[in-house]
Amino acid sequence: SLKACLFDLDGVIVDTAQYHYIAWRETAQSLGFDLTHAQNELLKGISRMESLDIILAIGNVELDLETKVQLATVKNFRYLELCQQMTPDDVLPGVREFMDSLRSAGIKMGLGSASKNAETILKRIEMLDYLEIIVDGNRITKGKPDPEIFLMGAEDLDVLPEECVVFEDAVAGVQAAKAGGMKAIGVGDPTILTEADFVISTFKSLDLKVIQQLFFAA
Ligand code: G16
Ligand code: MG
Repeated sequence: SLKACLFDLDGVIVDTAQYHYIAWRETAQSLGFDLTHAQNELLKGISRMESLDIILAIGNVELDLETKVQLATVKNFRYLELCQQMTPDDVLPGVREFMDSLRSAGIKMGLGSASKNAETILKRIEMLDYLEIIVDGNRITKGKPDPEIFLMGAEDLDVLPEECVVFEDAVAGVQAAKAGGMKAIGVGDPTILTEADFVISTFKSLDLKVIQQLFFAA
């Protein structure tokens, strides 16, 4: 039966991708090239340093490690500055209501985010209390699509992978969930999230009963 839900942060609970994009675009522009919106899509769910490597490859720029660390630090500083404009109203539609329904049903909730800023952001949008456990970029050694992040979450919550449903907006995140033996619900475009077991466009009107029936019917 369904015992736990694991949530990605960026693109599932809140749209921080827009701020990542602004900050990374400034990084690219400081190096003399631009970063398009489509290119930014490639960075979803990918760690900070891996994202920088992808951006440098786009601009055909090679840098030493020290410079890369410096650029990533400046980017993160700018990203956090941009995030300060977020409020609890920025929680994506239906998320709070869905989490309330999980809470009432006694289903555990955890976070599985590649971000090292996950707690800071959850506090800003006042969502930290919903999540019993947090697995973030500070804890994992292997990024999505490796299942480590979600397997750690299941273990923290003391449930089996097959008792978990993962909510993800990134292809790499859906792959991580599936590789961990969990059900994956994609949040976004079904033509992109083809490996997900089910895709929703928003949490608005998502009924827990539908998930139970889809994946856990006796
Ligand atoms: C998020 C974003 C990625 C970002 C990563 C690391 O992952 O989707 O674009 O690069 O976190 O973020 P930070 O620089 O804050 O450590 P997720 O897994 O929450 O979608
Ligand atoms: Mg995401």
